[in-house]
Amino acid sequence: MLTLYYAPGTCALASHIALEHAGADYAAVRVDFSRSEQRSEEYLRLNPKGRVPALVTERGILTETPAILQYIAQTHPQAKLAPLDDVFALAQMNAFNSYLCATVHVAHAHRMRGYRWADDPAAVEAMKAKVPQTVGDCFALIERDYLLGPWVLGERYSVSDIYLFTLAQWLEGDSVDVNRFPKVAEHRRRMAEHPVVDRIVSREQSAA
Ligand SMILES: N[C@@H](CCC(=O)N[C@@H](CS)C(=O)NCC(=O)O)C(=O)O
Repeated sequence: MLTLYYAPGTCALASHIALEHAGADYAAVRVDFSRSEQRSEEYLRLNPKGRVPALVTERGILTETPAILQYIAQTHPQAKLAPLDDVFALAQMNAFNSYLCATVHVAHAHRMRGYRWADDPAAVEAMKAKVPQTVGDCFALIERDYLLGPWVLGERYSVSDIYLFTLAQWLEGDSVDVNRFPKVAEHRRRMAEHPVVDRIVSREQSAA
């Protein structure tokens, strides 16, 4: 039995959807950000990074969305959530997921978490003001070069689709018009219609 620690509206949605999609035996435990539970002693013992997601497995605790997504895909091969039989395609999946994790997510974090990088309020404001451009540039690149269609990797659906859908949820909040990116917009709409995605999004919203 796996346990996912998540908070609604965060990148943990990707791991949550992937677990459900994989038909995994799991429990989802909400970490209440409004009470700063992610920084509580109890949670920091579990995940010293003070972030979600964290996935408790029988062998230990995993953090970092790309690692969790690959773990779910590899431990549930019947769900076909990664091109496990194709070394190059699997590396491409990881390259895409790494870009979302290390570049797109970090660009987005400059809107609400600028205090991680600067103390000067003017610098924090300047970082915030830049978010529509930096996040917009990331999605322009994805639209042009990386969302091959109909899925991220082309014909094969994978956890990259779940992860892209998750970060695309944040576009409006980052003041980026999704309609600038027709492929991303259509991908997001198609993903949202999937019963598994709809179920987990609704479940997280009602838990919020
Ligand atoms: N690189 C990590 C990032 C995790 C992360 O930053 N999660 C955010 C939510 S999207 C969080 O827990 N923030 C809480 C905080 O900063 O206090 C991943 O991709 O899993």
